[in-house]
Amino acid sequence: MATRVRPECTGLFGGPKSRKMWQKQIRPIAKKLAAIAFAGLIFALWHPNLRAEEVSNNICHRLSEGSDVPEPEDLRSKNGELTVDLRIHNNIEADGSIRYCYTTADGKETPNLRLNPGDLLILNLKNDLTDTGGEADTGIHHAHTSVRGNNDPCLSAVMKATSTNLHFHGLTIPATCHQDEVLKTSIQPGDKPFQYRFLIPANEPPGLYWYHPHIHGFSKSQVLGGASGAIIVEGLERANKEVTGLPERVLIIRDQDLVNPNAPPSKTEPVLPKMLLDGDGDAANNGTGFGKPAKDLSINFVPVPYPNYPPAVIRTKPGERQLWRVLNASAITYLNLEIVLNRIPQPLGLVALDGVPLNQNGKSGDSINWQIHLGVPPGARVEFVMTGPSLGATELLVTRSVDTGPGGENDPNRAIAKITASEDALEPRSRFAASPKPLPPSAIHWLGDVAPVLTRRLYFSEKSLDPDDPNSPTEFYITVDGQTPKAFDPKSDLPNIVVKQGTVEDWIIENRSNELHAFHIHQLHFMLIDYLGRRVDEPFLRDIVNVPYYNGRALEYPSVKLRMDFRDPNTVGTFLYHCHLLEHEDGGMMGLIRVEPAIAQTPKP
Ligand SMILES: [Cu+2]
Repeated sequence: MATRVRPECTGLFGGPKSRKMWQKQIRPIAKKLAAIAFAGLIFALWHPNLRAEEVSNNICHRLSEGSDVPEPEDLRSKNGELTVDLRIHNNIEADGSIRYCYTTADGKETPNLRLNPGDLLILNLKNDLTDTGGEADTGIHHAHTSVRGNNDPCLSAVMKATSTNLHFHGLTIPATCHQDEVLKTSIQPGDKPFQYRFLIPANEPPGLYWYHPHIHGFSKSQVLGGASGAIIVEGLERANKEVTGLPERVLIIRDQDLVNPNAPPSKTEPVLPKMLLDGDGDAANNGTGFGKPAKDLSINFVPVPYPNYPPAVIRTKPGERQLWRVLNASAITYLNLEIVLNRIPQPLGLVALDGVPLNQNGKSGDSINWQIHLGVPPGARVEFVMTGPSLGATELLVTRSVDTGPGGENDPNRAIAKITASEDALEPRSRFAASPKPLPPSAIHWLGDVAPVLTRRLYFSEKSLDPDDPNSPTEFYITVDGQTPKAFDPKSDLPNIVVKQGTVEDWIIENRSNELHAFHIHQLHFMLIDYLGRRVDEPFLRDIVNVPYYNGRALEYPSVKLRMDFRDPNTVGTFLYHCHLLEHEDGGMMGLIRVEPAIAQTPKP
């Protein structure tokens, strides 16, 4: 996030008057302050406990607009294990926005965690969050301390702005404490480092996954501030020969509060009707593809702010094929990615979606899917083959506008990065093996070939708490048909859905609201069977899917039909499904599912 110069600062050393004032009044004070700061620094360097806090105040660096897109640091497992110490920090910027980030013991910011299937991850998380005062979080009304009054981070369930935890998005690992439990697990500042410790399943599909906090009521503020990082399960080239030998690049697109919220639109844009704000103060969808976005975007922490969208820079060798692994780590922004050359969309060869190779169904012919644009809801990942421009040409990575519906936010057309070619461009750090040993075929039946034991219907809906007041807060619901719509209650342990491990179910998810939502479930992937009533039978899997908005006129609500896979024993437990627009999730659009063991344990005779 670029720091704006405050108007009151710009003239500090400008005129004779201020220079005189500096000499007479301010210099002695400044000298004293410098002496105090120096003494403080010596004390901090000497005092180990203070040192971490001092350092944390200047952490979460962001690059300037138009910078080269850096690669996140890579931490790779060795001998089947990756141990990492992460600290989560926040700091307030001059414009009042709050940045979040993770750092390693040696100062690497928000690293990629790279592991092989079967590897052990040990992640020690220290909470260095500070109270930022501005508790304008959407979910503050949810804040509560556990009635159990328990100080055990596994059970505390504290939901405060300074609480944190981690969700390992997409991995089929158990929803138990120290693994992927987010309902009760809550780490406070002052707690000792909290250990996450789990095996990447040996059968986890190779691809892009991610980590982010999941404290109910505060997920949006932490993720919007930048608390997110990539997990790469290695071996995509073993699953999909389309990528063998290619260099690969991890690109994390995040959203953030507008850097220039009061700027008029760029002169190159069409003149638009008056801009409206939604109940959260974000620019509402104006249906034109232009105008002020609800949030700015950044790519690997290079901001690309409204209104001029100065693109970040990606350099490739001329005409080089690369595999791009793109994570939409936005809190609320949908992407629709496209690479254009002279305004002409270039082919993007999709090879994996949400961490799963396209040929996961084990049948031939589905390993690459050529598209000219790729929709990426918040939380989703796309991995695609692209070709860099020839020498002298420039391509542009853009997001096309996404129609989020009359109740949704504005996600306009905008540039993200320009791609330029030069012979001396640095190669990405990672490259796939040229002739890898192919992965053995999946040991389980393809999900599309398994009969569901039943079909459930769920629906997204919204309710303004005071319909007469346009600025009244909205409650967000995801409801199992037949139950009463109710915002997620973190104090309740009662599941909305109970299923048996070993089974497969079909879920129809409807959208009865006038904005787009993105359905996500923890611990498992699903298969998209129908989209808007049309059979698609996708030969691959997802963990997030868009459910288009209701226009108020159609005879049926828009819906998707998903085949939900509860066969993996790691799905046993209680976990969440929700909309991955985090202000909807924080606002209650979340439900609880319990997966019971397949066979009751019978004592041996
Ligand atoms: Cu939503």
